[in-house]
Order: sequence, then structure tokens, then C-alpha cells
Amino acid sequence: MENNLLNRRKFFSALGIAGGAVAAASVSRVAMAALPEPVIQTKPDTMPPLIPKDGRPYNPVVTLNSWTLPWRMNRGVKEFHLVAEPVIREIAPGMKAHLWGYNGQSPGPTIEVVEGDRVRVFVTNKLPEHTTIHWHGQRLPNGMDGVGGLNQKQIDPGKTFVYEFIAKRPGTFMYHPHADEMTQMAMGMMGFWVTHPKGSHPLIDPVDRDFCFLLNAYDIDPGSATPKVNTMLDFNLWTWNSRAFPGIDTLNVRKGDKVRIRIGNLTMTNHPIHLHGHEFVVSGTDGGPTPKGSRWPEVTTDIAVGQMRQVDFLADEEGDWAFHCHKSHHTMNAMGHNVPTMIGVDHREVVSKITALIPDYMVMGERGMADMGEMEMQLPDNTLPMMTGAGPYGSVEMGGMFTMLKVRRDQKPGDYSDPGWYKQPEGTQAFEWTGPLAEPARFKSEGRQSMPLKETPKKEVEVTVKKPSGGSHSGH
Ligand SMILES: [Cu+2]
Repeated sequence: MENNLLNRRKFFSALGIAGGAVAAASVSRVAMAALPEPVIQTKPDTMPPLIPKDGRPYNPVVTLNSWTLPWRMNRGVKEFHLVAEPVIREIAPGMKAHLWGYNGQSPGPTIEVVEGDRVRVFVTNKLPEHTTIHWHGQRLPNGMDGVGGLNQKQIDPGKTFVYEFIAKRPGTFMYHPHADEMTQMAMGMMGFWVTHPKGSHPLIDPVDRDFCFLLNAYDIDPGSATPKVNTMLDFNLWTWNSRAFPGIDTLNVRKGDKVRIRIGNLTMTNHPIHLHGHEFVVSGTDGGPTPKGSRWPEVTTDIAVGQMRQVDFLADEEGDWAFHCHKSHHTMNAMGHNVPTMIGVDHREVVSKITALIPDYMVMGERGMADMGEMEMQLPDNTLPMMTGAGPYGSVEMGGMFTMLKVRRDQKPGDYSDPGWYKQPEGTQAFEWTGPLAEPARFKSEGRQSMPLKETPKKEVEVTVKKPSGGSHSGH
């Protein structure tokens, strides 16, 4: 926060000098010579909304574990400066990744403008290879679309290019390279873009809180720090804005707030994003606001690769509501996927033989995988536990794409700080039944089939269920 303010102050004081020196309104060598000083952010905190200091007013967004890039107004043009560069990003406390990003962070800062703004973005390349920026979803001149080799020359290392266009369409957008894309996106190069409507808009309702984040994924071997860029599907870190649970901040709102969440997907698979306790409508996509008659209530919206979804809801239920990707493997961190399923397997005999050789040997998964969230396992350095998170009632056994929407009666307008854990009112929480238990009556029926088998099996096969036993676990 302090660091950010300092940067912003430096940025705005630089404007006084640089702003006066610019002679031409169009892109010229003079303007290039006085390009805005880049603002750098390295803290992974969710920064407060950047209240616009000039230009048309708007209600700013809050970018989860990220920030909005300040601009300089130069003769009616909003000027931004993005620097593509290697960065170190804390994925969650305990793990840092060597990524590529913009202005000190991956993802890059959010760019916020207003419908009709003329926008000029200086892009300086400090990467070891060439890059470009594509402005996903924008209406713009073809030469500004950023596909290297097709629309423009690549931006070589050390070079600065200028993009300039009018933000014509209000809505939810993103930016990312269109140069060696597989590598550069696997390394974390991407950012969010919001074009706010100019005045009131028939399809864009005003909201009290407006959050945004990108879905991204990395394949980083436990104990290492650099993503494997050739991975196509087998990622092991599922992140929101390059952060994994428990490193993702909560979305803190006041009861009765109208809330908007904007989400873009730059991973290699779809993510069904699910909110507990409330229904939302998809109020927009990267194609623009949806017609009101097309909206229906949902609690999960699937966001395909390269898509954006903007959801609106009324936060009218107090509590700590889970908010996560519904692919359960995406709410886990690395290491969880190559472990064989051991539920119901009796290890006792094998274990006694192995422990004679390796005294520390430990069996996992005999009663399910929840043990992974409880045990203090020895992990390689710079590695997040597969599932973790100390909630008010124990481990929540989560990782990856998981956080919470916290709705509180007494959250002040404009306050985005974490209110702590919700205290359920007396008599409104699930509780243990301690009375007598009736034996369940098992329903028995003859199975049917659509037509007889060609040959009937000679012997009936019966699957026996081995009840899990706590006994063999007592040694752990
Ligand atoms: Cu997912």
C-alpha cells in the first residue's frame, strides 16, 4: 500500500514536468521522448479502487490481489505505460514464482477507461524475447490489434511501441501478448481492461462494488519456481490473478450491496465458477452487456478459454460464502494428482514390511484424501500444500481457485478490508445429532435392463465394500 502510494505520487509529480514538454497531441517523436514514467507495483495485496483524478467520472473496480494502472492526461488523451518484464510473484505465502508480467507483477495492472476515451498505451519490452499486446475484445483500427507479424512488427527487446485507439465499447476486456503466446501466457503475461460506460447505460446497472480478476494456471514442479511452458493440460497450480488459495483475498461487501464480478479466462481449460448463498445473472461478456431479457439466475457460470463473464447479484445474505471453481481438482495445489486412490485398501501388512526398511513411511488416502489437509507433511521448499486453510471450525481442505465472499451488515461503504470470520447466530448452524439412531432400511429392487445379455454370467459377482478402519491410522 505504502509502496503503491509512493509510486503514484512519483508518477503524478512526474506529470507536471513531462506533461508540459509534450508539443504534439498525436503520436510523435516528441511525445515518445516524454513518455510517461512507468508505475511499478510488486506487492500482491488487493489495492483500493483508483479514484479517477481527471477525465470523465466512473465507479472504479477492485482487482483481486492486484491494482489499477494510473494514467496521465495529455491533451485529452489518456496515456498509460506498460513495461513487459520478468517478475517475481508470490503465488501464496510460502511460494514465489519466476514469471513474466507487466510493471512488476503478473498479471499486469488493470487498465480502466471510459467509453469514448482516446487511449495511448506505451509498451516497453524488457523481456529476453520480442512481444506484442493484443487488446482482447476491443473495437480498434486493425493495425492496433497487436498480432505480431500480422498487424505489426514484433516489439523487440529494449524497444517501445505505441498503441492508440478510442475505447468505443463499454465492457469487460483483457490484454495479452500475441507473440510466442504459448510461452508468454504460460509465464503469466496478461492483464484486465475495463471500459466504463459514459453516463447511464440501459444494460449496465450501477453497482456498489465491482471486482475483477483473471483465471490463470501454471505448471511449476514442487520445489522449483519457473513454470514449464510446454504444458498443454496438466497444470498443477490453478490461480486467480496468479494467486492460489489461501493467497487469494476475500471479496468483502456490505449486506444489501449490488455487486459485480468480472472474470476472464486465459488458462487452457474451462472453469465453472460457483458462488454460494446467492444467485447471479451474467450481465456481460467480452462481447458487451447482455440484453436484459436473456439473463436468467445461475449459481455457477462456465467460463471457457478466452472468454470473459461479468456477473451481477444482490449480496443480501450475511455470512462467509465460498466462491470457487467447481472443478474440484482446481481447488487443489500441486502434488495431488498422481497419488493413487487408496480408499478402502488395507495397508497394514505392507506398511509393517515397509516401516522395517523406512521408519518414516506414511500411508495416505486410506480413508479419503482429507488427511492431506491435516497432516504436517514435509514439503520441498517453495511448495504449497495440496490442500490447506485454517477456517474457524478446522481445515477447509482447499487450494487453487478458492476464496470467499464475505457479506456483513456493518461493512462500511468503500471499506474493502477483511471483517474476519462470520459468527453464525445461535441455532443457525449445522450441529451434531446425539440422540438415538434408527437403523437405515435398505431399499431392495431387482435391476432391469433394456434387453437380455447374449450369454448370462455363470456366477453372480458381488462387490464387497470394506469398511474403513481407523485403527491402522493411530500410528500417524
Ligand atoms: Cu477450474
